Amino acid sequence: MPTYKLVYFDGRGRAELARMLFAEAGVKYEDFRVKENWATEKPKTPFGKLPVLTVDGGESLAESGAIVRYLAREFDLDGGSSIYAAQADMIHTAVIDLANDFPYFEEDKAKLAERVKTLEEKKANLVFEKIEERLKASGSQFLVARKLTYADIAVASFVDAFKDFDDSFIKKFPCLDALQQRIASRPNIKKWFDNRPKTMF
Ligand SMILES: N[C@@H](CCC(=O)N[C@@H](CS)C(=O)NCC(=O)O)C(=O)O
Repeated sequence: MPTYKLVYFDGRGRAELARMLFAEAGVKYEDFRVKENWATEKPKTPFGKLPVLTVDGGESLAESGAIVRYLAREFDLDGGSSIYAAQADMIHTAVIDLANDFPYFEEDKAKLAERVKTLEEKKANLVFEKIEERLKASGSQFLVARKLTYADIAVASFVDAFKDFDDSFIKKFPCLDALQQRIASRPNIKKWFDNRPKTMF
């Protein structure tokens, strides 16, 4: 088994999906959280950003999407064929697109609520509706390939984070709500959730 080191800040953010994949697969890795000296470490990363993954101390791999796709392939969580992997990637990317618009850093409570509501109405509604329909049509409990893929875990991870800001919106999408709860109660993921550092986002 290779030696993995995942480097990110002390938060869930763009590293949490990779951490959930490690958890689900039961694969050990170093969960390194940069708390100081970022300015000196930044130029050593491929694009000046985190997360970064190293495998067996080799070349650093940046970009959270690339890291997740790599791990999903390694851990057999990408659906097992090029077309299933592309479908999982499509769903993961749609969710990341929403996450990128999320006002995580808005400190004013009233503005935060207003911005979350706007995101829900303008964007999340449609994407969640489509994923809900897809899940219903799958005839299974999974979004792709009738088995667990990183698409399910990506959606669950985003819904989990979303609920911290507004836990009523998801009630409009009972299948997605149930998917998030199923993923959160998978034994390895539950263990990670119970033990992971508690952070704001
Ligand atoms: N497209 C990149 C974006 C990475 C990114 O923006 N990382 C932020 C943290 S979420 C970062 O490293 N910020 C510190 C900085 O820019 O110096 C990815 O998905 O990995």
